[in-house]
Amino acid sequence: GQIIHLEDYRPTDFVLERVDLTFELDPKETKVEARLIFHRRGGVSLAAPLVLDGDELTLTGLLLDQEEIPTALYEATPDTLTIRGLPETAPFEITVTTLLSPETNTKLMGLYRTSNVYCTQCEAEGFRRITYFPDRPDVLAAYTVNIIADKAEAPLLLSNGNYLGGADMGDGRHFAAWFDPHPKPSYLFALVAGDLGVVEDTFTTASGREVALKIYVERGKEARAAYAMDALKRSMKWDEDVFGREYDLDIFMIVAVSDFNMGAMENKGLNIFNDKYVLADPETATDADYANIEAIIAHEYFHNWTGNRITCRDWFQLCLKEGLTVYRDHEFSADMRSRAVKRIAEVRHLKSEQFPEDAGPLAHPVRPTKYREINNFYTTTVYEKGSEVTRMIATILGRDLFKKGMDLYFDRHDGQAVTIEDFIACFEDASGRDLSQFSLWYHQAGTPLVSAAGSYDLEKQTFTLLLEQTVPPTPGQTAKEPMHIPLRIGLLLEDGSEAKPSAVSGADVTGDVLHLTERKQTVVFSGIPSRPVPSFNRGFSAPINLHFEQSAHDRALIARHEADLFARWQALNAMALDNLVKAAAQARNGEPTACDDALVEGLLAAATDDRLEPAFRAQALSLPSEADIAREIGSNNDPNAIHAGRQAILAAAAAAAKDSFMRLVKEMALSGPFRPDAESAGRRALRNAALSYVVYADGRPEKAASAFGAANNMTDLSFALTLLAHRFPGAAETAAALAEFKKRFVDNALVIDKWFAIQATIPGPGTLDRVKQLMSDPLFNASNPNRVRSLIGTFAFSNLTGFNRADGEGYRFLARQILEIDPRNPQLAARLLTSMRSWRSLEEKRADHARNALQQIADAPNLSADVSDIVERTLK
Ligand code: HT7
Ligand code: ZN
Repeated sequence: GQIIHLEDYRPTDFVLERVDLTFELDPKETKVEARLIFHRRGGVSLAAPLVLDGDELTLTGLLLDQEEIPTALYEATPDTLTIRGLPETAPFEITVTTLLSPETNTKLMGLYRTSNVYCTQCEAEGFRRITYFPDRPDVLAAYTVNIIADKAEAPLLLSNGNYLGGADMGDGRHFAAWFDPHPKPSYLFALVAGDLGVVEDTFTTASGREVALKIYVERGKEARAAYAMDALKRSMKWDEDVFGREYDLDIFMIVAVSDFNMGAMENKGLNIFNDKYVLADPETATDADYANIEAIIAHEYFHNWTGNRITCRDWFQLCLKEGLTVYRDHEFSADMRSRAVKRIAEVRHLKSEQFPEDAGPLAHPVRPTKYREINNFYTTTVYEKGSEVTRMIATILGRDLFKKGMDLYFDRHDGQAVTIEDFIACFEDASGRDLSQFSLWYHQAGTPLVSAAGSYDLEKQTFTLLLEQTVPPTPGQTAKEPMHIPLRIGLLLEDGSEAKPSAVSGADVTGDVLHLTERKQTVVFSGIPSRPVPSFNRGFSAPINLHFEQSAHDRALIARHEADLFARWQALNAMALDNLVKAAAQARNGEPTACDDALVEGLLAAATDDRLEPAFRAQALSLPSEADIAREIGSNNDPNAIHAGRQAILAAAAAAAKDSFMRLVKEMALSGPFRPDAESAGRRALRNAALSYVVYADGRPEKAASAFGAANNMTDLSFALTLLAHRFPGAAETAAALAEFKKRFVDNALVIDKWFAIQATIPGPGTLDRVKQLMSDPLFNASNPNRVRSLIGTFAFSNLTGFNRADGEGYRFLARQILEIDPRNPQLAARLLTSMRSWRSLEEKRADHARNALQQIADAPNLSADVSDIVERTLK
């Protein structure tokens, strides 16, 4: 595929006025008739042809104003339709007929079948797999959709907008018509047809309109959609209360399907979801599943304004809708649950997914300037870093001006397809601030590094901070400009109180926000009565790496006394990370590992402090992952040493405080029926975190086995099973629990995904053979993306010691799977391959094996654009 450049953006030559689609559904031969009304844009030459996009299409009819177009005037290939000789100024109607085979569409883009249901996925460029069309987000039109289908096979016929009507056709078929009055780009088109169960409710908007809410799921699973419905109603209310945004159609529908490439899709009025993010009940869903459902239901709903009403001019602007909508769903979850705990989870996720992307060969700016395959840019940089950039705007402007800027954005751009520059201009205009330096966050890739050094002058009562920022080079960007970094900071005194400086010089300061804007800044805080302990990046106000030499004593002080709970966790986590990095080095050198007393004290102090909510205390107990440690070490990584060091620290901490952990397990027990609310989830999380230390101290499987036997919900059950499998993979108790779990949930695909994932993450070189064996289990299904991700994806992304086997067999295994999956589902294959993005940070032998496996993929014939794009950039 060729490279698309942002600078080449031009508006279309023809303006699309209306779209009228008729589908005659059939599994093998679906007929699509698209009637498109266009006019030539003013000033466009008469010689300019109409060029429409296609992808693997078969054209069976083509009319201009209902007359056949002579073959000399058009040219059709599977991926373009070019028509010449069109009117100069008058509007004209093109009728395109195409023939599709939904049943054999394994890419899950365009119109496909999943469990006998017809369904579509059009973002980013799937609509062109349905009909020839100007398939780009700046082409907006109102759509009418007529669906004709066999009545028995598809009693339910859905599309975007409001229902117009339908009728029986008398020949075993029926039809339905839908009209969406809101001009939309083709990527938001959706159609669903089949036989599904439904859960119904209503929502009355702030202005008093009643909206019908419907969630469609596989028949028999209706009860499991109740939580999703509740999350939807809360999302609708929250968007009215916090962003002043009301829903704008008579009906809002969600359809859950089991074969889906991503999490969900925000099609106008008809969201389509991976059923993993809709279905939940206590027996089958974990607390994390409930939290994900709430967040993703909210995310897709929030897109109605940030994405649908105001959309992207081109795909380079993807973060305009995704970064902003992630920010909105993060804020929603923070309001629904504990803000501090939510922030910790967000930062953990950002650091474990986005930071490695930004530090590796696939690094790109939040707003890229070129791409080969747009599917590969639905990245954690666009989504999560994009959200952090939005959050920084809110931090810099403050709540009121941020709100004013958002209101201006909605007012000014409703109904338009716009750019990041348009978005930033709204905040500049609303606040009067110049955000030009800040906008580098959209354009410069790489995680900035801020190095800090402090000195205290008792005589002058001043504390001086020397702050230096650098942005590392990334592919295609070697030299970087200094950024505007809003760094929230606190200065703690030895008694835990916060110093209030009488003056600050060397940086603009608003509240506790220090505005770093230069490569080097010397900031002097006056009126500081004694040596302060600086607490940097409160609330993770900027997505940066921060280097500051800090003693365990000072970190412990922050962990105990910071007013900002996030900063407490951050201090404890940094203390643990220091210890774990040291332990990895000791393990690698064959030296005994040492667990610092300060760490055990810090962990226990946080875990047992009952003034703090249990969910926070659980986060405090959960040590940095092996991937976190590898990232901190940075290069020449040996996963086995990292694993061994971490195990040793866990065991030592567990042994040092076993009684306290046992007490916690008892204290946090819950009685009564299961409730998925944040408080109960927090108690379960703390209880399980403590239980894992008890099991580590014990060294025997009995306690985990009895927790497995006693569990009355999926959170506890899957946690106990994970403990057994990971800690005692060869034990009889583990084999029995795995067998029982499988037998009990054999009919529930989402739970069986967990069964595969738990086994895929068993540490050690032997797991590869287990994964291979599991691939021949009758329950493994290579064409279901959730199942492939749960086994192969989890193994490659989350099993450091198993995947990075010293002999390189893990990489060769992944390469074979990628080549196998690619022809069927390139998006899925390309995403799995991104698990190799950090290969250069491995020790030499493993890195060699990884390079060879990547090369083996690169050399294979007929690679998809998706996979060849990723493999080439990863190797570069
Ligand atoms: N906007 C959607 C992103 C998306 C997608 C979803 C399903 C399948 C393929 C897809 N390509 C892109 C989801 C979202 O961010 O809300
Ligand atoms: Zn989104």
